[in-house]
Amino acid sequence: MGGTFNVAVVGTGAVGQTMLKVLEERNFPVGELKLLATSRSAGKKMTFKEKEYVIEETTPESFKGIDIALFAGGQASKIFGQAAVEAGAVVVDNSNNFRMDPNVPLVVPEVNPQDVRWHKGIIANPNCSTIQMVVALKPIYDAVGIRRVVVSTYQAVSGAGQDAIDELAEQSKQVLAGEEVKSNVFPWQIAFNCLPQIDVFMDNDYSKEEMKMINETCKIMGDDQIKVTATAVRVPVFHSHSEAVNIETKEKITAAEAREILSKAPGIVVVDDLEAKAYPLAIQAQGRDEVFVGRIREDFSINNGLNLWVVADNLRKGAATNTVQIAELLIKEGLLK
Ligand code: 3JN
Repeated sequence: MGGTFNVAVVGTGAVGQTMLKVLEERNFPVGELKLLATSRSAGKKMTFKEKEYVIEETTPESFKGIDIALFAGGQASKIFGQAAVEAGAVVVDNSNNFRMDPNVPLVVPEVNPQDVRWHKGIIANPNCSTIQMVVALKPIYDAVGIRRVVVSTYQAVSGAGQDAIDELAEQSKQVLAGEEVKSNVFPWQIAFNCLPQIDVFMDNDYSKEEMKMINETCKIMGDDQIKVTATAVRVPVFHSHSEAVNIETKEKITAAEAREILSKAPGIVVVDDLEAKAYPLAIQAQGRDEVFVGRIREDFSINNGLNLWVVADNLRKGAATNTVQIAELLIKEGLLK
């Protein structure tokens, strides 16, 4: 026991800030801490455990002496990830840059913890919408197998960063004041609206967010036979993504059996009491690290069908918490330093 690890957090936006909060809350054994970002944020200060840290501009030399580098997202890992690995750090990366690289494990600790063992320097953190879905799918998969998943998402604006949070707040005021609504972050007004576009569109007419969910789910579950289709929608919610998940299982499972299995699964809280009008809510998941599952019911339009409503805080379990859990797993497995 004992021992600390020198940590670099790369990126100081919504995800980077949440990472610091989660490292502090979970009492991660941080030795030295470096906060790295682009020149735009360099010089600003952030607090960790009541101590102020000055954000430094990331360079290839930034990673000397660092044991673990947590990349919050964006392009930074593409530019500096390899330099961090060469400097001896293990990289846990929140971006899309390495997720589908066959040499990079894509890990959700409740689902495929064993995959951290074959890392070659970089471990990828999945997309937020994928993470919460696979946490809910895994216990069902282990019990009865999964043939097909049809998911529709209701994604909070915080997934698009602090500017998006500000835009929803501003637009809400503009609409209620009868003023002209201005959109900068989103292609259309998000206040009092739903946008069936997250990220760019691909050649197959799916959005990139939808394709991330489809491809990442098979990789994490270690089964490329699972058929997945997705519709990703941005909704005017500040925090927490919600998902309507329809599953076709290989063998029959009743709603009661699914409820029992899910309520015993790691990282899941079942909230499913119709009489009490109890089901997972975005505003209740905010600030929490668990994945909330409810509205568990059979899909009686097919033989082996199940419907779930799955909610989690996208900045926490969808990003920062999952990253810190991977770091904790590396320590537990003796894979750091
Ligand atoms: O919009 C959301 O709710 C999720 C956004 C994810 C995201 C945003 C910008 C870049 C990602 C991601 O994690 O997939 C990336 C990225 O590809 O790194």
